[in-house]
Amino acid sequence: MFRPAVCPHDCPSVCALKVEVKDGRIGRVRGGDQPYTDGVICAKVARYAERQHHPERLREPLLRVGAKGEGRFAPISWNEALDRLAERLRSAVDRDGPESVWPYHYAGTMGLVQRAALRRLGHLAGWSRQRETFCVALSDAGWMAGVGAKRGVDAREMVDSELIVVWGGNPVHTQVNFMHWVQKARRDREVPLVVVDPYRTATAAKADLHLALRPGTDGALACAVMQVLLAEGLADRDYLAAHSDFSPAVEAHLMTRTPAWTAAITGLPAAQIVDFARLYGRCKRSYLRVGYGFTRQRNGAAAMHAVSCLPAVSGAWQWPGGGALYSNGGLYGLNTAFLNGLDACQPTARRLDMAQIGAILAGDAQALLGGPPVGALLIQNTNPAVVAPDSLAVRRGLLRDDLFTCVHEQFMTETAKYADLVLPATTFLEHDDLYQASGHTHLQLSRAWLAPLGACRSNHDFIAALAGRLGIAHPAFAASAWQLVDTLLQSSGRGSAEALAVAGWLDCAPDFDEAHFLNGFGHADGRFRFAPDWSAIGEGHAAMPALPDHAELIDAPTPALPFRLVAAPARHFLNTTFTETPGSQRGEGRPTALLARAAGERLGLADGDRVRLSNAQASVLLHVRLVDGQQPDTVVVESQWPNSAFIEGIGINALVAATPGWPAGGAAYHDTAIQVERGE
Ligand SMILES: Nc1nc2c(c(=O)[nH]1)N[C@H]1C(S)=C(S)[C@@H](COP(=O)(O)OP(=O)(O)OC[C@H]3O[C@@H](n4cnc5c(=O)[nH]c(N)nc54)[C@H](O)[C@@H]3O)O[C@H]1N2
Ligand SMILES: Nc1nc2c(c(=O)[nH]1)N[C@H]1C(S)=C(S)[C@@H](COP(=O)(O)OP(=O)(O)OC[C@H]3O[C@@H](n4cnc5c(=O)[nH]c(N)nc54)[C@H](O)[C@@H]3O)O[C@H]1N2
Ligand SMILES: [Mo]
Repeated sequence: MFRPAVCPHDCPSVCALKVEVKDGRIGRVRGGDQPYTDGVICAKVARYAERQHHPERLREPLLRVGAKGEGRFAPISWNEALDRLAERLRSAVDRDGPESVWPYHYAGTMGLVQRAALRRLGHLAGWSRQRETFCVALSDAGWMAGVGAKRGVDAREMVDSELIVVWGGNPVHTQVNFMHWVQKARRDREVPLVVVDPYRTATAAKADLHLALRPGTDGALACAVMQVLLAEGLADRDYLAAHSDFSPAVEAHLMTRTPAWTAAITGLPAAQIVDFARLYGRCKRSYLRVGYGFTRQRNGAAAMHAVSCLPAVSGAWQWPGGGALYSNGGLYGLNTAFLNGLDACQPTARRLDMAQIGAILAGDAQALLGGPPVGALLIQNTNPAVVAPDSLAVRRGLLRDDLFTCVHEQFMTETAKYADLVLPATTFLEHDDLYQASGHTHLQLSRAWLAPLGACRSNHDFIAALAGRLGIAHPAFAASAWQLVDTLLQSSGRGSAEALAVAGWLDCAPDFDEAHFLNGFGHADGRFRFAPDWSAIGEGHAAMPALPDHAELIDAPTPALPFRLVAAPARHFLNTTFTETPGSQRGEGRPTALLARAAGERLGLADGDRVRLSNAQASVLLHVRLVDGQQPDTVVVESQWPNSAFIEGIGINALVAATPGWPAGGAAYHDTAIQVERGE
């Protein structure tokens, strides 16, 4: 029998699923018929039975018996595990105060209830808080600067578009449903597709025009497009006057950002830039899908702001199928205060930058700490030993003898291997939760159709039990996940859990005028901002360009480090999730550096040779493939492979520096100058 469910993983698509459930196991997994998912899901989730019933799933609490990081553990009971955990947390607090505990968490599950439990406990206990800098810190900053609200035009409107532009994202890998709607538009009406990406991704390979710019130069490209629109009468000046702060000063500035100026920065031919600008200007119903990938640069917020100016200059926002989508994360208006324990306390604890976990744990960063050293880490929903920048520093930090680390996981990840205590977690098929989506407009809930495997506990159940051990009370800890879903919906005016279970989903899409910002953008004056107030966005505002521009904040190439590395997401993995499933491992093969053919031949390299990528921070050995369709100084490694999958056990994020982006922090995964040499 097929049961309705929701994919819980960290992805804009948040697909509705139909999961075959029989005798305590799952079989086939298909796309649900919620209108955005429309029956389509990615291959890795269609094979979810491989992950759900994987022989290596964790099933019982494990206590370290070997040396740190050695991976030797012995099973213990939950009672003993909770006692030990509570005791170690208490002793860290007794020694250095509550801020010495770091509840380190991210979005391994996107479920609102299961994500909130640890955050709630941390707030109530006065533990350190976290700056969430892995994913959207840079893109949010740049989008909010101009648009002022985190929502955009429904992707289903693309069936009315005259042109689709995918800028700095690779939806064939990272959100297949979006491509499903692109393909509908193209099949029915041959709508042209433009992709802006440093390499020929699977998405770029489908495009009519691929602009293969140098990484970190999107601000320059966006400015030249605007220059052409303004110079050639393709800007919508009535729209600009009514809906933005556009001024003669903005125009004068943009007129200096010519295609020739941009060509030198981006490496693209000026003629190609002009062709794209004319196409964009002539097609009023242009749909701009703004990715996250291009903002993972130290100048990523500036680049995002410049790109977000395009539909304002062309006036595309006014038309059906026109405008842009970055994220609908701000659409749902759910009242999460109760869930996060903010109804009971106003936390003031320090915020630690999760992307700088290496330096923070290693303790050589008093400025980053601003308080006591971290004595205890409680990690849930994330795998920082692989995904965080400067992964060798993360490893050094996790190896610290006086650090106590507990990891609650579904699998023995590389992070879990460094833990003192490893606790087994349920999957989304074994617990209840509510999901919102950044890539579409639906609220959905998913139920526990299977009993927990072995002794697995959900995030909510584990944290509620821990709160009990620590003597910390809150009504949410006494409720079930299902009751919390219901409370959340009811207190947000979004119906009830029962009603949502019957309906299947709730489409929260606003009406046309609202979605297209015709009632005003998110700022007090309702206008889109070409001249943002960066000081309202981040403490690093002084580094930001006053007007849309290319900001020279990136790790620019030097004679010693002449290449730039893009560590992009792989198709068959989702971050590090699915790196454990055989189907995904087969799909990916092995870690591979994609090098421009000309550059590879100059170095005497052929496909399958070993290549060494290095900078001052680290050196990584892997195999090479020579490719077309990227600049000669661009290197791409699709990841995120476990570190152990690389020839020397050192993964790609060893090369990525943890230096944050501007103006409000954010990890710059694709902003790394490197050297490339033949590997031995
Ligand atoms: N080189 C490079 N590095 C990157 C990126 C990149 O593009 N390139 N992208 C960055 C981005 S955008 C992000 S968001 C991060 C993400 O990095 P992570 O947060 O590490 O990624 P995930 O794989 O989504 O989730 C981590 C873990 O959550 C676990 N998990 C899933 N569900 C549950 C649950 O219900 N309970 C518990 N306890 N655990 C669960 C999974 O088993 C998985 O091991 O990586 C960043 N790192
Ligand atoms: N299969 C799969 N799906 C995923 C993930 C995954 O790891 N694998 N991760 C999930 C997560 S956590 C997130 S946040 C989303 C991300 O989803 P997207 O918005 O699509 O963003 P990314 O996939 O990070 O973008 C990757 C693309 O950005 C390009 N890029 C890098 N630097 C630049 C640049 O300077 N300029 C331009 N124009 N492009 C650049 C890369 O070459 C790559 O093709 O996807 C989610 N879905
Ligand atoms: Mo992400």
